[in-house]
Amino acid sequence: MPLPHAAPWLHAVPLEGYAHDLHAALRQRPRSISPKYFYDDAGSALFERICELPEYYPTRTELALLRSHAAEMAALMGEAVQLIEYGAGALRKVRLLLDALSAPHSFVPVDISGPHLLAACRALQAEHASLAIQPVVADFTRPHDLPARPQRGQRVGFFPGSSIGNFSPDQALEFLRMAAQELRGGALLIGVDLVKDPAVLHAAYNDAQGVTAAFNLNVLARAQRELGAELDPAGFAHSAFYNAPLQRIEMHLQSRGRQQIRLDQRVYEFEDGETLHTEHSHKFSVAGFQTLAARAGFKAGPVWQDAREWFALLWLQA
Ligand code: AVI
Repeated sequence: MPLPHAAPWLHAVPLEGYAHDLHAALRQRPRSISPKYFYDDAGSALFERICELPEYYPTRTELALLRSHAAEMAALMGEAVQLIEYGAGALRKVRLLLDALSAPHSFVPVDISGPHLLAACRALQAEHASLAIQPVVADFTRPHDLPARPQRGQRVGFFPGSSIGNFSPDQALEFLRMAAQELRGGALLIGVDLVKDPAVLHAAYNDAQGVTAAFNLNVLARAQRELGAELDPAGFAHSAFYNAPLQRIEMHLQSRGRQQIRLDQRVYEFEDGETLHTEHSHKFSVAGFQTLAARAGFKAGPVWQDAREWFALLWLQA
């Protein structure tokens, strides 16, 4: 089915060069690369599998919260809402909100992966024939254009999955400031993973089937596939641990022994045990996150959390 409202908002945004960023990552100490490089087709498929793992509680906990409270959330959004989803992906979670909304103005999913976004929008349009879907292909952490605000309803942002936890604290604040400005007069509905027993966190990022390990190692497999890097992915081990003082899971790829990665004409040496840091996944308290959001200009609103207090959805007034 065509997307009748889409055309003016489709911008092709080039991804920053993986080769450039990988060289920069391998040159510096400690070595670190952006988690955005997890998500090629293989990595995105592995992430979908992570979301189904028994140990990975965030997705199912957030889905359950959305199922139970979508009507309250929809009531806060009101009539003629323009719903913006940041980092839209498969659009599974937002369906629960869209099903609960009575007469939305439009749905604006923003995602960097054009082909995937458009495929997901087509499937959504088939289910919601009268919904105005206006996809924006863009990196939502950078300045981007959005369709005009609705005349009557408010603009509400949706950022589920605790993806904000993958930002550094500075990046999180910068994103929230941008969102507060973009959503002024409306609100942000955001999912955040909460601080909890480290054993639960450890299991979620060290699953028994090794899917998270494969997801992490895909960064290297991808460098082989796409960049022709000469390296041995089996020479690296998945390492994920909870850093309690910094309230975050850290993921690294740890060298098993001394080895080299060759990329273009350059050779990078790894000592035994040396790591390439691939991801932070920050965990929050509700009050801590509200304080961060207040620094960005949001006012705290309703909070929905599960009985174990493992995950929260926060309504923040912009
Ligand atoms: C996408 N993001 C919120 C996930 C997380 O839990 O930080 C990515 C992930 N990394 C390992 N497992 C899942």
